[in-house]
Amino acid sequence: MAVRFVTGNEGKVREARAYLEGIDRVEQIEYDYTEIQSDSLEEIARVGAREAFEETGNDDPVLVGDTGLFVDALAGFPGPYSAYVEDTVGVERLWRLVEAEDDRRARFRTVLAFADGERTETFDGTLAGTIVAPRGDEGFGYDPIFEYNGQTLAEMSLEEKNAISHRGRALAAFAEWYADDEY
Ligand code: ITT
Ligand code: NA
Repeated sequence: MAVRFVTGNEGKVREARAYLEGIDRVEQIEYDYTEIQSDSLEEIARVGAREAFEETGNDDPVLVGDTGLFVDALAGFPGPYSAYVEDTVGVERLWRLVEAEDDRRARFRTVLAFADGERTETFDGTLAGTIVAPRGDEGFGYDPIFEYNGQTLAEMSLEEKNAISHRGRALAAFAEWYADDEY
């Protein structure tokens, strides 16, 4: 058995391996599941995980992750549309939008959906921080404008970020459940 992590990002797979060490193997699969339009990361991840499991014709369970950046002063924007907004508006212009606000609080949220053909379970993790002018060269996506504890995520080493990140927290919750299960 192995958990098949559906992602284009090898870094996420390495991170998942660290959490599932001694529990199960983690393989990367690239499968372009349908991203339904929804306000709910859970729904998006759940539907994606079921589809990935059914369409890939393999009995090993799958894990699909969906992440969003939710800015308080923008009513949660870009939220579930974070990937689209990164590609269109861009990270620098999102900062410009938030710069005009007094309240710059935001949170990252990751939902992981696990599907094995019988059941679908979701796990989530959040990280609260503040939107700031871009700093740092590490990480990816919105990391340069997201500050936590005085540092942007792009100023942290990968190990530092993984230890506190939204995805790390979701992976820890998943690993705890998966280790307990009959797998
Ligand atoms: P997958 O192939 O893993 O699905 P993705 O980029 O399409 O990758 P995500 O749901 O992980 O899907 O990400 C949605 C958006 O949030 C996208 O713009 C990412 O760059 C951004 N993002 C995700 N995780 C992030 C993190 O840890 N730090 C900064 N930005 C992140
Ligand atoms: Na995703």
